[in-house]
Amino acid sequence: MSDYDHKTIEPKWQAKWAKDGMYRAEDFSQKEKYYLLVEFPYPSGDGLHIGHAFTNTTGDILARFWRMNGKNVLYPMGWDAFGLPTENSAIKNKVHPSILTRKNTVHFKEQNQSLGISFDWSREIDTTDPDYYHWTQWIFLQLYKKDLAYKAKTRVGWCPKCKIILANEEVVSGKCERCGTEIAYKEQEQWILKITAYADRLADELDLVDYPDYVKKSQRDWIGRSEGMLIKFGDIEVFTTRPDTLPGASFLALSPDSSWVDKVTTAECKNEVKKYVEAHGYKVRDFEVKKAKTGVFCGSWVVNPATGQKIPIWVSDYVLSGYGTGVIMGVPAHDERDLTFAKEKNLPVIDVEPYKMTASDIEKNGWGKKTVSYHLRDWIFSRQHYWGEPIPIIHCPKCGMVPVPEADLPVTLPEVEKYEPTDTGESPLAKIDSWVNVVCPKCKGEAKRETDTMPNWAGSSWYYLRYTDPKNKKALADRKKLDYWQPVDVYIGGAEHTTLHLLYSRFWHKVLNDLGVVPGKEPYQARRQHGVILAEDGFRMSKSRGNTINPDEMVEKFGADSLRLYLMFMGPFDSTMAWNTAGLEGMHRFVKRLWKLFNSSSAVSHARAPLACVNKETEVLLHKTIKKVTEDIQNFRYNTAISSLMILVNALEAGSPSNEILETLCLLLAPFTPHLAEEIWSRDHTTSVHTASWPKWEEKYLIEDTVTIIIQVNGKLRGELSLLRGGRTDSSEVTKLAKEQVAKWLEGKVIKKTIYVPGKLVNFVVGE
Ligand code: ANZ
Ligand code: ZN
Repeated sequence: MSDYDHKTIEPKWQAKWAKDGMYRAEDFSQKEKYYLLVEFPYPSGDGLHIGHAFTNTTGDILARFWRMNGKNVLYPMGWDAFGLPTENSAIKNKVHPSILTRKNTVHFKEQNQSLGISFDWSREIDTTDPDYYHWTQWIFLQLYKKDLAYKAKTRVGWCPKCKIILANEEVVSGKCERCGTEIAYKEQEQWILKITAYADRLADELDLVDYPDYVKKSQRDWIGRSEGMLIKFGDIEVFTTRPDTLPGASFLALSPDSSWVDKVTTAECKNEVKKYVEAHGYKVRDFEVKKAKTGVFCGSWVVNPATGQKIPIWVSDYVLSGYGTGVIMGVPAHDERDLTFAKEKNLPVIDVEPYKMTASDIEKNGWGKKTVSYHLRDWIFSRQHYWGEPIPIIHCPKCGMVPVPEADLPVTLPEVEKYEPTDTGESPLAKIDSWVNVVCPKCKGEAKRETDTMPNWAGSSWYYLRYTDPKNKKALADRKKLDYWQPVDVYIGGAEHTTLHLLYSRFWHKVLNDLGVVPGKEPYQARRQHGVILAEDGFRMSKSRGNTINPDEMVEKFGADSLRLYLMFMGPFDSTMAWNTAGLEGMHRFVKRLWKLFNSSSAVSHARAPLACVNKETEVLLHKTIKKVTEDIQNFRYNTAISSLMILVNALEAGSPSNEILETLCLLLAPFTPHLAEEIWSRDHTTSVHTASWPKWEEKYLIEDTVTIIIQVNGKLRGELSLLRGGRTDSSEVTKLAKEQVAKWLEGKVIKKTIYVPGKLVNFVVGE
């Protein structure tokens, strides 16, 4: 017998599965639908990352499991292909980004196939395909028509290296999320999506879905709904969540960007304030929370309405420009940052009895009114880059902004010579006159196209809808198909998308639902977040550290089944795990043992075990394993499912398992090692193991509380019976079962007497 030869067996089945369209999901099937989604990757030139292999395998096990359990599974894959790395590589290599994208996606697809991932490739999508971004643009137009997309001058984060405007979320502690360069700021007209209009629903409707608690909490914190009051100090309003502390307010502080700064600064203080604002103003964004250390006095005062005391107005960079009103009342006795500031600037600390003054007292006196504030900001939606979806708007000198008529979609990207972003921050599209100059759809006069493109969050905000009907030319998807498949039953992805992609796509879904285009308030019924695989050295894998693991090499050397088992065995699904090639080698040996077990056993005849208890034990273990693996898969406990399979395999190796037991083992292995299982199964079956029924356990084997009854023939031990305690122990039942167990010792004999000691022993006294 030869070893498991993954190099021939695995590609053989992969080709057969592809040819048979084995994993195609069927629209409107009578079977119960199960829509399983894993985040689609950005197809970079580096190929599939080991992390993708991990995630796609977790989904694949679930997909195969549910198919075997009779569900109509949709497990699709596609490409989130707009974005900077491809654009940068296009610039460097002087190749069109669409050609690079195609090359990369073909490679990614092959890699997924070589891992035996059962994606339904007939539904493959690519966000850069004009047939796809047609509908991304269409959704933008719906947002525009509902006043959820607007253009406004804002101060934006700007990466001098990537030459790209950054959304708040793309700035990580003052640095560009992509390249780590310290960001600068500039004023620019931007397209903005009014996600704040959905803030309440995005927070409240989390109650409708099954997400990990920490995901719900992060989203709610990110939205940051805060109930408080707007309180007036003269004309200046502040936002506070502690109106009860109003009597203790001993100063006001303005954000350096506040429009109040110029109005309240006196002539004497003008120079000082100007200097301070210049040094600090442009740096104050929601991105960073500053220590309450620096600030300047404006020279003027306001009256605290509750006390009648005059309090000074300061400017400080610990007050954010984008939150509340950009002005705070400083209550050093009750707020730590105010206290730091007061100490620094020698401002009075006035102690007050908390909660003595109420919101209604304040309202009654006309000092302020209740309000709700959100930390969530509107979503800056334009980029000045080539490789993105053109925003389908036309600027007409007469009519103003005119949406591109839906019949004229998609607005495709023009062929250009240069994709380089410009130093002025204008999109490279602005330089292409033949594309920019158009006729106004309204007045037919000369007009110009919008040259901004969408951020790469756009295409991923609705892709789960397109999989239900990927080739539809008339709509983003047929409503009946959406009704059949939606919502996604489980969405598997990474923690880095908790507050960005996940929130954005929930927002778009709600808008589309309000428009009657899609069913359901929520796109994803459940969310599960996978862990992270670190390199062997315990650091994050990165090209610069040279510690990355190439899945292709691992498949080549050890085979897909070994790699899949190893990935799933590394640790709990959502944990941080370190790669260990020795561990993979160990798993490879386990796969070889599986192969040997299946091969050697079919050669031996299945003689009855001498003592019935051996069979009974194996059977109990088998049923325990079925139960454990079944429950573990559904709960994303792949590692413990594999451990229990290993325990079963150890036991089977020690005995001589029946064909029936080996078949059950083969079925249990099918989601984990789909190639090996298929090869073994194909020897006795004409249909695929992946269309067979998942084994069921029988509860009767799992009740541990059994009584062992010794069976003797003429006083000699000939067998054992395991009976349930409190079960059938009347003498006629027991002696009947006992007779079957020791049948061969009774053959041709006459039972002269049967002695039964209840719960202990049966002795057959026999003669010729
Ligand atoms: C007085 C006060 C007294 C406050 C006290 C807190 C405690 P959340 O919960 O995050 O909504 N604040 C308001 N606008 C701000 C801005 N633009 N930049 C920085 N801080 C700002 O926080 C609301 C509280 O944050 C508000 O309530 C205000 O300080 C501060 F014992 O007002 B409080
Ligand atoms: Zn016009």
